Amino acid sequence: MDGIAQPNDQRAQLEKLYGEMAPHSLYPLWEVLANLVTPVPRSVAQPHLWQYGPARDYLLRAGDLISAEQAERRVLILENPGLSGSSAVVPSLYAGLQLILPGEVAPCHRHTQCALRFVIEGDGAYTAVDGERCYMQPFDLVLTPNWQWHDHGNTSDRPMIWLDGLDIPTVRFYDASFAERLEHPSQSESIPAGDNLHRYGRNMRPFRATTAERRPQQQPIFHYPYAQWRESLMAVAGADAPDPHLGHALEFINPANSGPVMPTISAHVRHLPAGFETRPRRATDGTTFVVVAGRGTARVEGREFRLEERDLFVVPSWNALELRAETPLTLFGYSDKAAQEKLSLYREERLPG
Ligand code: 1HN
Repeated sequence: MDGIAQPNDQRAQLEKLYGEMAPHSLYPLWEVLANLVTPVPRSVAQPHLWQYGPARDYLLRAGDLISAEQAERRVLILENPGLSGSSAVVPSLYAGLQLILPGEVAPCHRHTQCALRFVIEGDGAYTAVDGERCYMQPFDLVLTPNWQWHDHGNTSDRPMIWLDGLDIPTVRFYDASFAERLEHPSQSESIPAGDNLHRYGRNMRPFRATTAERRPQQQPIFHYPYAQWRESLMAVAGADAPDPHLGHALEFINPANSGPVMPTISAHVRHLPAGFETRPRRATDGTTFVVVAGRGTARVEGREFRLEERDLFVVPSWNALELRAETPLTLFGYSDKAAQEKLSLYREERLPG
């Protein structure tokens, strides 16, 4: 051994070594370590806003060209511009805008990916989940927990558009995707519409857990109507001073365990009174938002986005977000906080104004 080579020929000798190792699938950690283990998150995802109007126009044009049945799901993916080719809105989650036209059916299937729907436009189309239909109205939250049969239909006379949020990239990361199609486009309706809310949605449950138990025990509720969450959020907004970094915020929970709505996805709503401006806050859960009501701005690491009703925007991990409400501003947001908390990864930081 001559010891470590001197700087001049060290580089050349290392490069020669790397060149010989690479065909054997061996690589030097020391060349990449600083990018693998960063002192703080450095997301390649970018903050981005999708104006609803133009996105809706493209979606309706797609509606003229391909049926829901032919497409299986007629959806425009909201792909993060920093994650090109990944079909991801943040590294762990997917977002899309789905259109169901009057009379259409999106055929029944199930998969190991968890999904949520957040209705943006239309009234009276349904999602059926494991035998029960849920008729949806704007800004309702509807869940399709993993491996539950689901199909969608539009029995109304207007187009219905909603945001799909799924954990597709997470399931891909774990190489755990399974999916099946039902032979029939629609599953049979074995449970009356609204049953999940009547049985489990009022701080009650069936007196005895028997065969009458219609939903999976760990996931009893799949519908969180706008009329209900709005009433709660507005009552809280009337009672409390807004949190300086969040405004008024309420998280949707799974009543079976008081935890997040699904194992991989958390969802919440927030409200800012007119004129209110939050202080900056950053968190490790990149979050996708829908503007439910109002106008304002989102400043993300100094970049400013104008917010109008029904616009969608994404704030990546550890990007500081400041919100300003011009009129009373209500937002829906979903993220992978549910998964990160299980993995002891979740962190947030409140920054001085
Ligand atoms: C899915 O099942 C739906 O059920 C929407 O509406 C989007 C994207 C990828 C995989 C499955 C739906 C989806 C999806």
